Amino acid sequence: MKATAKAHTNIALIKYWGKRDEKLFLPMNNSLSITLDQFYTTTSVEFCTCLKKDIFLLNGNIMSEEETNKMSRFLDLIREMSGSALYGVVDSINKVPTAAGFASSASGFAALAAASTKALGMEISDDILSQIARQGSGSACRSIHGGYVEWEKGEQLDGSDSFGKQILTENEWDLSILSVLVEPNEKKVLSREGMKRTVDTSPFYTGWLETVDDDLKVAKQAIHDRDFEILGNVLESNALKMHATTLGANPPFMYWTSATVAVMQKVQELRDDGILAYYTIDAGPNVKVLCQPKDEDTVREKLTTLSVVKEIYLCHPGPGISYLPNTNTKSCC
Ligand code: 2P0
Repeated sequence: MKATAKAHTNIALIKYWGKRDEKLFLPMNNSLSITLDQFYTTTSVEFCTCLKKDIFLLNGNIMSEEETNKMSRFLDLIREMSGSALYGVVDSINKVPTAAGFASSASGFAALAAASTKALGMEISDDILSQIARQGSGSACRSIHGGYVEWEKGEQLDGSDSFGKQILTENEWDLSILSVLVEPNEKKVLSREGMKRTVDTSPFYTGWLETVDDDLKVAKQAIHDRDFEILGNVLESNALKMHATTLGANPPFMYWTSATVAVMQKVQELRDDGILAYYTIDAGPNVKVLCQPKDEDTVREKLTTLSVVKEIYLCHPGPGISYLPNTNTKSCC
């Protein structure tokens, strides 16, 4: 009745931007990510007859009713699938610098899905586990696997063909991902709200949908060929297109600040000097810069010269879900 799982967060090279079904978290387009080695969530779940409701601890603190209810709704899914009515204690430790624009929801829901299904003794495939994680937060379905992962949007109304699939393991192609922190404050428009507003109101969203499949094809071929220049060009242009859709929304919004643009320009300068470095940006002002491992020291050094840069975190491709011994929590009764 108790299990512990560890899941790493991921960064999208081809973005998930827009849902076709908000309840089931079904996306409008396929996306592609790299799972990161340094940032992860470890979660223990114990179901027990002694509990009268779910309890949620994050980094040792009991979470608010609102946060607990969100987590409980996700556990309801698992209870429904398993036929169990038991409540659970969820004890999560986050090693994700959320201030650096890394969504802990990807690693958080992937670890929660893995630990809770295991605790209830459910024997499920990674495809099903990914479908379950997806219903906590879309990007979580990619964190089931390590390395390079494609989330296929699927066609079925019930989402049974919408899950993450590994296209390369973390050991098959090493790249450096530098997360450049320029703004530790919370974002004003959460990604969930931002993508919905864009789908509903932005005339540029059709342009996004028209080109994202081609971007994905180019990115997959580049990964297959280990061609970093082609991959870099397409991941950067895909991120720019995602952000362009927000400018056409009603009301319009923008995730970048002047510091974001300063980092983007510095990356362009690096390329002008012959160093292959490319950026991508999620639903916030911080920038992730990708380069080849041989260039990571130079890229870090150049970015550090910018006064707007507060911190740089370095990652490489990391592993998928793993299960750990239940050592970090006491039994609930
Ligand atoms: C991505 N983002 O592909 C895109 C790019 C942000 C920008 O996935 O509503 O937290 O929980 O499914 O997964 C962040 O969105 O959104 C995200 P929900 P999620 O990484």
